[in-house]
Amino acid sequence: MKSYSIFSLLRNALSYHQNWQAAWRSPEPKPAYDVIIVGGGGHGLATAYYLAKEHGITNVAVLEKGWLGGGNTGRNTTIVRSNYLWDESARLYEHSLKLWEGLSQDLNFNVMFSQRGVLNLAHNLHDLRELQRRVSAIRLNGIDSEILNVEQVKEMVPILNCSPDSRYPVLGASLQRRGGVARHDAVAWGFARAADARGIDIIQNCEVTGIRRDGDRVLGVETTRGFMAAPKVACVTAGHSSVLAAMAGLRLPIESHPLQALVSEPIKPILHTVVMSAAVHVYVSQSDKGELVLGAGIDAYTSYAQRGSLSVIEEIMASTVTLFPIFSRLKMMRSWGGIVDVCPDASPIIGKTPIRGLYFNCGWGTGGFKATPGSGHVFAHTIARDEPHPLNAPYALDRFANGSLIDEHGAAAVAH
Ligand code: FAD
Ligand code: PYC
Repeated sequence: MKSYSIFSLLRNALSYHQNWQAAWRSPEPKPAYDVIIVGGGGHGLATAYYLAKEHGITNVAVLEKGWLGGGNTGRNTTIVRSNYLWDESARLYEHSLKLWEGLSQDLNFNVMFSQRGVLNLAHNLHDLRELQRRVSAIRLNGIDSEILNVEQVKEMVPILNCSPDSRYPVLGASLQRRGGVARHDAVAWGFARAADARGIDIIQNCEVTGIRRDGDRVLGVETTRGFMAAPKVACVTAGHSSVLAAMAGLRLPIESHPLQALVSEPIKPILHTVVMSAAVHVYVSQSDKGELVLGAGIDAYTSYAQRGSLSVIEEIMASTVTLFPIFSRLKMMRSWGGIVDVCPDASPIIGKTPIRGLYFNCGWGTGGFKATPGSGHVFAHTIARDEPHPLNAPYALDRFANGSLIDEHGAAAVAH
């Protein structure tokens, strides 16, 4: 990584940052590519990077209607973990977590992955038994996970209200020590820079408005910058996946909902791990700048607006203050929403479609940030070989027809 001295930082500041080298090119679109990836979020960029790195396919364009990471990738609360219940999920998310563990080195870009641990709180006997069952299943898959009693939780998070008289008494928690957080926009930038260096064209402000097909074969995409031909088109458009599918005449089993998050004013380091509560629908961590990063459950209605309703924010705040009374006078600085694409079984769709050359990677709902490198890695394999990687074979679209659902509704502290 290029190192900047204090003098070069000063020089750049005084020259209004005009001499900074762009981290990736802004090429003119070519009339044809081998692969077109629609969506410049983390998953789309990771797919492009692994297509080039693992499969030597570099005549690839990533088309993004806005700016890189402007979708859910730059809007999430950055929690990374692999503590999933079912074997299929455990394998996929653990594959991703292993890639996270070497990602900064691989991309030569600091994605600030911090394995500070993720706690999931139990507030009643049922929660505790459910967490115990999950921890056993997770460990059977060789993934680190443990149960803490209330004293151990208190020791780890002294500011948590563990009083038995609390509205949400804490009976214990599960802990994944290898879980944590990463800097979300750095993930998009790191993949973009590394993909660009391998020859991928990243084209921002380029909206896909149509998918051209000849019978059951894809021909390319119509865009706001003209038609681009490609024998393979891969849609990685999160909250807009149903819109893209409709362009090709397909219907996906997906609902798009708003999901909100917010950050507080910065305070001194006080919370050294990630705390999630499924019962309360709150998850909290502290950023390296000192802000608390908080998130909620989804808004119940469907929408393509990147904002949610005030009542959900009020609920998060009320629950947060109940769990952490010490935060009651903290000011919130910003709130925002993203559009999450939710499948009926709360698991993603990664694979081929009935249209030859058309692939979809979507349905990550409230939990796809953690999957970014793993998802890109297996999706690149699927596109390059036109057959699924063993890890994403169970996530095919036809599971909704044959009933092989992977029910992960309980996987996150996020109602969906
Ligand atoms: P995106 O980053 O949304 O990228 C899709 C891109 O497609 C967008 O940039 C969009 O502009 C582009 N696009 C759409 N339509 C078109 C078109 N027609 N033409 C061209 N481009 C198009 N996950 C976790 O694992 N941990 C968390 O803590 C977590 N917290 C979350 C909190 C919030 C508030 C939200 C909203 C989500 C959270 N998630 C979390 C989920 C996670 O953010 C997503 O699953 C993940 O980022 C999806 O990445 P992506 O690259 O598929 O989508
Ligand atoms: O999947 O870990 C998760 C998550 C946390 C917040 C939103 N999603």
